[in-house]
Formats: sequence, structure tokens, C-alpha cells
Amino acid sequence: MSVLRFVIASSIALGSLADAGGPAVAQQLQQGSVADRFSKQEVRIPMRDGVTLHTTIYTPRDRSRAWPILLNRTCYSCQPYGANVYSSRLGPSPTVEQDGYIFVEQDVRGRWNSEGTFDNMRPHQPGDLPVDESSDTYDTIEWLLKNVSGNNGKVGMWGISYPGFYSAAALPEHHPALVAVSPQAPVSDFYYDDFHHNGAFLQSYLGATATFGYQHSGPTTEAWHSSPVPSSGDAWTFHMSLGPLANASQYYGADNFFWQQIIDHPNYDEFWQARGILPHLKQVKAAVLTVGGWFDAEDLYGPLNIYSRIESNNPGTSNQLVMGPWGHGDWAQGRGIQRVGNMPFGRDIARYFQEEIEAPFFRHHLKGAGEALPFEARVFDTGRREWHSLPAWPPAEGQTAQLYLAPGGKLDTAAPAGVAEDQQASQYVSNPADPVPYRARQDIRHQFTPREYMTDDQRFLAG
Ligand code: PG9
Repeated sequence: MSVLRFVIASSIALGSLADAGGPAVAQQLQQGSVADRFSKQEVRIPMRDGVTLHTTIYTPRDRSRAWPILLNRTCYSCQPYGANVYSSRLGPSPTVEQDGYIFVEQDVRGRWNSEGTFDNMRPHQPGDLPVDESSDTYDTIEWLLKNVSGNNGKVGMWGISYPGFYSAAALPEHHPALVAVSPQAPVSDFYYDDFHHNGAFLQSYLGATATFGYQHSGPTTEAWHSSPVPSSGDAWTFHMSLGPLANASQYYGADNFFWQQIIDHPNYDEFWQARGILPHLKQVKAAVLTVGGWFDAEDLYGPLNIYSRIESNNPGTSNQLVMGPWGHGDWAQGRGIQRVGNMPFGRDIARYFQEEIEAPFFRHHLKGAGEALPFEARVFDTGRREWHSLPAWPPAEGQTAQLYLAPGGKLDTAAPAGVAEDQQASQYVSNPADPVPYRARQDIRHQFTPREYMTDDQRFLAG
């Protein structure tokens, strides 16, 4: 009988964050449009190997004080391009924007308006050469500190999803001025996040292979890739008509370098291992606030493992975790009721995170304003629908429970009596031509990553 093992984290209602004594009210920038409050520069920053990266810099027009730099490195573009075309919002939230930073956006190597060759989850290379995301971030920070007037000498980073990887990938051998990093839904390893979950390829990512599989022909502000797979509509019929996964190669040829790598490396070989960031999260001196969502079907492995690897490798470092009742990136969205599918978890949970956790984190470490966040882990109990501040994650009181597959398709906490362990097995026929759908077939639509299934009523599948 196979055993399912998981940690039952006991729920401990500790002090709420409300008694943290809100930080001194940070000097806020005046209201008005981004262009009213910030000036915009577009520069090309040279890396140590000569490749230049497109970097957009929004500096507060208020020059009465020095401002920290808040950096986001992305594979999804620094749009809008053009020195006189302003983004409608800056940074991870309206609260952080109002607090005021020098907001910096950068196209990573090989993407959009930056030079160079793109590599997914570029392997970290300890030492000075050859280049990687850590060295590109180091060179970028060094350039910004020397060339952007009005900075206070401190740098923070943030990023959600793939940009979350770039903020985590900045940490190995990081620049000393980098003092606060918030990897949010960070990708840690494409064999466990996004394209694969525990090694199983997610067919819903077939279309995304176009986004990450073609090299641009040089710096560009226009998209150079498009997906041959529909982005909406009936995904059940599409995937069932595809047949064996090998048939997907009809959509991608040898010019899609990432698809070739995916089909050439079906197992966790050196190719994938080299691209995981977890083994390199050492000598981290910057404060880290890792953020994830319990219902994040794209990147749940990343936040939990980046937090725990930093915790085990860097005992003296300020390393904190926030896990909320969110799907992918929900914490950066607007206000209102937080829902996952048809399951509500409460009102203004994103606002709470943005105003009571994220903004104070950056204020404290980058501006010296307000207290440090008073928790090791701030986790939302989705059963009780309440936040808990914990001194450790997983909680010391947590126990690992063993569950056993029992006859009749049931689970039991007791091992089946009288059955030798090597005889404890349940079997069923898995027929790819007749798969068990994770949602009602008519609800299986093309979408980047399925979300609602985590709160769907799946009893219709009992048979
Ligand atoms: N984690 C998301 C993703 C990464 C790579 C491929 C597809 C999805 C994201 O960056 O949104």
C-alpha cells in the first residue's frame, strides 16, 4: 500500500501583525500621474562581457532626499519603451510606488531590447566569468549606484514568477548594496516548477514553449514569437486530438531551442540540475522575503524551497516567508474578495499583504523606516481563514502523518492489517487515450495554467 506523507502543520494562533506598531509614516510622493512624479531614462548597461542590457529608470522628481533603488529584472519586457512613454504603475504595488524609490526595470540577457543570447534558468556559474544572472545583476547594480544620481546607496529587488527567479538568482555572490530581495512565486527549477511538476511535463504549457524557445535576432521592442497553440477555447479536444506527446513536435521545429531541450532531457539530468538555483543560495547577506500562494499551480515548489534552502544555508540571514490563500500572483492584484475558483477566503487580502507586509519590508531595509516584520513565517490557514505568525516554517509542532491507500479507493491513517508492506498496493489502469480529467471536460479550457481545479468539486470523478 503506498504511503502518502505530508506535514500537518498545526495551526497556532499567534499575535497578529496588527500589533506590530505600524512603521513611521514614510514620506509619500505626491499624488498625480507617474510622469508627474517621476522622470524616465532608458539606458544600455554594459555587462562584464560587453553585452549591454536595456534598462529603464524612473527617478522621483522630488530631489529633496536620496532614494533607494528598487530593481525588477524580467524576461517579459520593460514595456512601454520610449523615453517619453510612461508606465501606468511602478513597482510591486501602489503602496510601494507611493513610498517612493528609484524604480528600475531591466530586460534580461537575450530578451527584448537587451543584447545577448537567452537561456532559460541560466545556470549559475560561481566566480567572475562566464556570465550568469547573478553577475549581470551585480554589474547592473554597480553601474546604477555610480550613474544614477539621487540614490541612497541601497538596492532592493522584487519579481513575480520568472522575474521572481531573477530576484532569487541575484542572491549568489550578490552585490553588497543589495540589502532586500523579495522573490515572489519564484521559479526555482523548471523540472519542478511550471513546465514540469515533479518531472511530469505540463501539456498546458505547450503554448508557452513559444515564448521561451526562440532567440531574438537582436534588441527589439516588438514581440518575435507567437504561439501555434490556441490561448483560449476547448483544451480537452485539442489535447485529446494531439495523441502522444511526441506529436507536439509538429508545432515546434529545431529553431525552438527550448522544445528541443525539453524532449532531449525527459529525466532530471545534468541539464536540468545545472539550471536549478537552490544549490547556489549560500552566503546570502541580503534580507529575503519570499512570497507564495497555497493555490499557485505554476510555482508552489519554488517559494517553499527557496525559503527553506536559504534558511538552512544562511543561519544569520533575515529570511522570511509569506504564504497566502492565493493563486499565481494574486497578492499583487487589486482589492476585494480573494477567491480561488468558487472558494472565497476573505476581503482585501492582497491589500493587507501590500500595505502591512511588502511595503514595510522594503521601507525597513531600504529606508531605515519602521520596524522589521515581526515573524519568521506569515501563513494563511485556509481552513480557519486566518493568518498566523509562526517562529519557524514548517512549525516545530507540525507532525508528519502517514496515509495509506485502503480498499475501495479510500485513505486510512492505519496501515492495512495483515498485509505485508511489499504487498500494500492499489492498481488502476492509466490510459492516456482515456485520461481522468481534472475538471469537467467542458471546463477544460486553454489557459496558461489551470487554477480553479484546486477548489473544484471533483466528486463527479469518483467513478
Ligand atoms: N512562472 C510563470 C511561467 C514561467 C515560465 C513559463 C511559463 C510560466 C510566469 O513567469 O508567469
